Amino acid sequence: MRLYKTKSDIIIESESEKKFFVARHNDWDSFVNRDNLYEHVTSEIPHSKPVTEQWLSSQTLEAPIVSQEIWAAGVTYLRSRDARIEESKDAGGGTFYDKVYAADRPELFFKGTRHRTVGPLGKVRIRKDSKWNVPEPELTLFMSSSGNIVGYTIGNDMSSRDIEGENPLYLPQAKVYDGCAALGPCILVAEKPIKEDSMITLEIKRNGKSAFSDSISINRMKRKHKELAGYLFMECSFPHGVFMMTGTGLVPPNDFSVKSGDEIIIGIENIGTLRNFVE
Ligand code: DO4
Ligand code: MG
Repeated sequence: MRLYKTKSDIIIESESEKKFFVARHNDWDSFVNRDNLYEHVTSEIPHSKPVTEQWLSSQTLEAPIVSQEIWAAGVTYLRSRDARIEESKDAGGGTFYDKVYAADRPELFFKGTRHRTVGPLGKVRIRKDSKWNVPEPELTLFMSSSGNIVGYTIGNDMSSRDIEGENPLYLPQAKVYDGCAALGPCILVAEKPIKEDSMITLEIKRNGKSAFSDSISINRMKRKHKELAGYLFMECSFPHGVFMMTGTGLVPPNDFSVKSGDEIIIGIENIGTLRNFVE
């Protein structure tokens, strides 16, 4: 099942029936923050108004977030470790990124709130003091306030590689700024954990032509989803639930930076496609 958010409604997609419904309740925070989200959504369908797929495609979808925080895990794929070691070699990156990849404790950082996040077709931003920027296409977990993984979405962890590469203490500035994240197009609410071999794809288009594309399976990630959730919830509470981007395994070559006007297309099997533009 998938949940979409518009300004006024919550839309339920039942994959098994290939049908769409407008939920009778539209308070996002209370609707999604529950351990039995799958059962709850299933039980809401008979009380929801059927709509067509065509109607849904005429609606403006918002990022599926209201009061939740977004956190992110880093250096969870070898490709990210290697790219970071390379970009930060003058700042001693050879040791600290290698160590965090191997350590028991993962790298977790605060990424943002709804205010800094755009939804489908929204414009992500490049900092004006940065020259080297990339999108990071990441499987994003949605966890209820008790720490259970109850859904999945697509996240883009926009990153300023020159700023994080200059000094690791600049990471919050490289990662958190207005328009630094995109989420969507929906929350996949699954009865079972997402398939381990689900593929993530990234395409960046410039002037309508493909400028970069690549893909990776989520089972190439070193850490387990529950392990990341366990560290996040160890000393933090999230009264409305929380999103966690699980890290990138797709990094364009070092001579590539996104530019204003580029289109970023991220797909994850069973969740859908998140399309954004660079402001
Ligand atoms: O350590 C820097 C950030 C890592 C990150 O965002 C990632 O691996 O996805
Ligand atoms: Mg990332």
